[in-house]
Amino acid sequence: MDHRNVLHEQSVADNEAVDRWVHSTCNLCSVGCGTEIAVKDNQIIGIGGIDDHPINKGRLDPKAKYQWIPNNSKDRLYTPLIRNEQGDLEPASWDEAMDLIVRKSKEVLKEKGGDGVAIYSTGQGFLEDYYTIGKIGRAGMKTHLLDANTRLCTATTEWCLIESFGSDGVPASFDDMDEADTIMLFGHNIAETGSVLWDRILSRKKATGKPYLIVVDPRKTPTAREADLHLDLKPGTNLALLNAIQNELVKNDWVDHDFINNHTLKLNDLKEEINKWTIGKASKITGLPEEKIALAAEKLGKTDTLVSTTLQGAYQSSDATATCLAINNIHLMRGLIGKPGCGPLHMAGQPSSSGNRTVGGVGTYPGNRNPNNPKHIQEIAEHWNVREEDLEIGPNKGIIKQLEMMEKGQIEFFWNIHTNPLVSLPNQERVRKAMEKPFVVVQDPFLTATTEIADVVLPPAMWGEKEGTMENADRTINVLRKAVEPPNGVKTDFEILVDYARRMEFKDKDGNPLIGYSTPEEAFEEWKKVSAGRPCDMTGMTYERLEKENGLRWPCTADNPEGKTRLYEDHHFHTAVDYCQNYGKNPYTGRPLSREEYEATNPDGRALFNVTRFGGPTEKPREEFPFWLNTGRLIWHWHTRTKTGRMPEMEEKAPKAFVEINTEDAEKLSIKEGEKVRIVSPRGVVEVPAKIGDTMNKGEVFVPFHYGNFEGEENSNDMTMDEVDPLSHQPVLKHSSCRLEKI
Ligand SMILES: Nc1nc2c(c(=O)[nH]1)N[C@H]1C(S)=C(S)[C@@H](COP(=O)(O)OP(=O)(O)OC[C@H]3O[C@@H](n4cnc5c(=O)[nH]c(N)nc54)[C@H](O)[C@@H]3O)O[C@H]1N2
Ligand SMILES: Nc1nc2c(c(=O)[nH]1)N[C@H]1C(S)=C(S)[C@@H](COP(=O)(O)OP(=O)(O)OC[C@H]3O[C@@H](n4cnc5c(=O)[nH]c(N)nc54)[C@H](O)[C@@H]3O)O[C@H]1N2
Ligand SMILES: [Mo]
Repeated sequence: MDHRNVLHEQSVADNEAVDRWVHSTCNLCSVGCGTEIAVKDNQIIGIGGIDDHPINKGRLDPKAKYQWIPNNSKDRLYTPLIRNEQGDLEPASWDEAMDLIVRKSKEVLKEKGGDGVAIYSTGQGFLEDYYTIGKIGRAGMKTHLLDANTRLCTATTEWCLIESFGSDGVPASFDDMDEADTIMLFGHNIAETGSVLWDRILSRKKATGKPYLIVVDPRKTPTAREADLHLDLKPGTNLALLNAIQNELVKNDWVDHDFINNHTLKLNDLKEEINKWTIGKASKITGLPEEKIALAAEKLGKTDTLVSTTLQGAYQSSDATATCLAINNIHLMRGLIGKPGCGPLHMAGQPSSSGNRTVGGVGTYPGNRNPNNPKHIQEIAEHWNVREEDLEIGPNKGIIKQLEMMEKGQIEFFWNIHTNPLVSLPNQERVRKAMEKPFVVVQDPFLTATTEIADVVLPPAMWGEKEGTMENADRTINVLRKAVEPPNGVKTDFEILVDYARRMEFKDKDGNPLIGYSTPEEAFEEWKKVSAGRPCDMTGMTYERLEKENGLRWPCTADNPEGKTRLYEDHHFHTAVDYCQNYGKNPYTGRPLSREEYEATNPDGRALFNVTRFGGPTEKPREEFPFWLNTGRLIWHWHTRTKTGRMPEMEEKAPKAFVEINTEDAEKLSIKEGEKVRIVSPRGVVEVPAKIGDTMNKGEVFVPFHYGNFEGEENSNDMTMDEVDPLSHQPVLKHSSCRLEKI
C-alpha cells in the first residue's frame, strides 16, 4: 500500500462557497501541518493544507481531511451532565456542574490537602490550557498530582533529553531530515503515524536517492518495506542491538575524538558497560543476523550526517529511557549533533504533547525549571506573585502511580481532561476498579468509555472552535485561530479552567486573582514572560507572528527572532548546575540525584554519556503464553476513535479490531484469514478476527489499540501490562505475552 496516493490537499467540494479560510494546524499527530479551515455561515465545511507552510507544503494526512466531521456529529454533548442517585448521567446547567465540582474539590482539599486531588490531561490541547492547569494545580489547588496521557506517549523523551543534554527539547528538527544522509527510524512506523513527514522524506529519496533509511521494528511495517536496512529484532531487545552498535563505533574508532574531548563527559563509564557487547552476543538476543548488525554499525559509524527518530517501539518498551540514551550516545560519539542534517529527534506523538511538558502542566515545572533548585522555584513564585512555600513541589507521579493512590483511597478527586483512559491505559480491569473510587470529572465532547465512570461530564468546544497554540515534535509553535463560534452550550477547555479558578477564589499573595488573564492570548503573553531565559524561551513570539510566519521554533527571542532550527549549534549543552532542568536520576532505581551528586560530575555545558545497561523485557513468552503481544496504530485511525470513528471514510477502511499473525503460526494453529480467534494474556481476553501474512515474525502478534471505546468492541488494553520504565514511568505497552486459541 502506498500511502502517498492517499494524501489529500483539500477537502472542500466547492471553493466558491467558502466565506473565509481561517489559519490553523492539524490536530491529529505531532507533525503539526499548517492547515486552513474553510468556513461558510459559521459552519466548518472543509480543510486545506497551507501551501507555503514549511512543515507540510500543502500536504494533509488522510484523516486530517475529515478532521472537522466529528465537530458536526449528532451525538456531541451540548450540556454538562451530573450523575444522579439512580446512577444515570443527567443534563445540568453549567452553574450546577461547576458548583458541584467546586464543592467537591474544596471538600477533598480540606480533608486531604493537595495529595487528594489530581488533574490528568492531554497532549492534544493548547499551551494556554496546560499553563493554566499547571498554575491552578500548583499554586491554587496546591497539588503535585498533575499528569497526562503524555505519560503513555512521550514521557521517555523528556528523561532521555534531560539525562544527556541537561534539559528537554529535541536537538534536531524536521529540516535536518531534509539534509541527512542517513535517517534511522527507531520503533517509529512513520508511514502510518506521520504520513506527511514520511511523504517529505520519500519525495526526496525518490528524487535524490537520499537518505539511506534504517528502520528498526519487529514488524514489516509500510515504513520497513521502504527501508534500505530493516532490522526486525525480537521485541524488547532494542538495547542489546544498540549496545553492540555503540561498542562497534568505539572498537572501530568511528568516533569524533575532538568532539568527545571538548564537549562531553563520561564516555569511559559507558565503555566499561558496552565492551562486552559483541555482535555475536547481540545477535543471539535480538535474533538479527550478525551481518545486519555489523552493517548497521558501519552505516552509523561512517555517515557524515544522521538524524535518528524514536517513537513508541522505543518509549513503550522495556529499557525505554536507556534505549533513547544509547541513541544520544551514538550521536555524541560521532559528534553528529548541533549541525545541519544531524541530531537525535526523539519524536512526540500527539499534536502538542511536548508543549504540556514545556509549560508545566504535566508534573514538569514551567520553562524546563528544576524542582530541586530553589532558585528556579523562586523564579516561578516571583512570576506568579505567590510565596515559594505556597507552590506545591512534589515528586512527579505518573498515572500508574496515581492508579495505586486511587486504589488506596488517597486520591478522591480526579479531573480528566481531553483523554480517554478507560480505553488507553494498560491493564483495563485494574484501571476501571481504581477509577471507580474517586469523584471523577470528565471533560469530553462525547460520551466515552471514561464518561461511564464520571460523576460530572463537561462538554468542551472542539478543534476549530477555539484559539490557542500547540507545540509539535520539532519545537515549532503554531497558532490555531478560532474558525467558528462553538455550538451553544459548550465552553472551551480554557474557559472552563479559568472559570474554575474564579469560583475557587484562588488568589496570589496580594489577594489578586491567581489567574489574571481571561483570553488565551493574554495567557500566552504571561507564559512568554515565564519562559524568558530558559531553553524554551518564547519571548520573541506573538500570535500575529506565529500566524504570519507559519509557526516558529523555540527558543525564539528578540536576539533570535526566527527561532532555532536546531539546538546546541555552539555545542554548549544545558547541563550547567544552575541551568539544567534536573540533577538526574539513578538509571536503575529512578532515585533522584542530589545537587551534590550532580556537581561531582560538574558537566557545566558538556553533554553526558550515559551507561546503558540491558535489562530486557520483564514479561516474556513462555509455555502458557507463547506469543509476544505487540500493540499500536493504523494510518486510518486516531487513538480511541472518538474522532475517526465518526468519520465514515475512515471507519470504512478499518471498522474492527483484528490480530495480525504470521502465516506459519496461523497454519500451525489451523487459523484461517478472517476467522475469529481468542487471545488470552495473563490479564485479559480479547476475541478478534485474524489477519494473516508476512508482517509479523513467527511467535509475535499485533493488535491495533484503536478499539474499545464503542459498544461491543474489543480492547487490546484488556491484555496489556502496567509495568513502567524506572526513569520516565512510561508503561511498557508494546511487550507482553499471550496465547492464541482457535474458537
Ligand atoms: N494514524 C495515526 N497516527 C498517529 C496516531 C494515531 O493514533 N494514528 N497517534 C499519534 C501518537 S499520540 C503517537 S505516540 C504516535 C506513535 O507512532 P509510532 O510509534 O510510529 O506508532 P506505534 O504503532 O505505536 O508503534 C511503532 C512501532 O513500534 C514497533 N515496536 C514494537 N516493539 C518494538 C521493539 O521492541 N523495538 C522496536 N524498535 N520497535 C518496536 C511496533 O511494531 C510499531 O510498528 O503516532 C502519532 N500518529
Ligand atoms: N495498547 C496501547 N495503548 C496505548 C498506546 C499503544 O500504542 N498501545 N498508545 C498510548 C499513547 S502514545 C497515547 S497518546 C494514548 C492516547 O489515548 P487517549 O488520550 O486516551 O486517546 P484519545 O482518543 O486521543 O482521547 C482523547 C479524548 O479527548 C476528547 N476530545 C477531543 N477533542 C477535545 C477537546 O477539544 N477538548 C476536550 N476536553 N476533549 C476532547 C476525545 O473525544 C477523546 O475522548 O494511548 C496510549 N495507549
Ligand atoms: Mo501518543
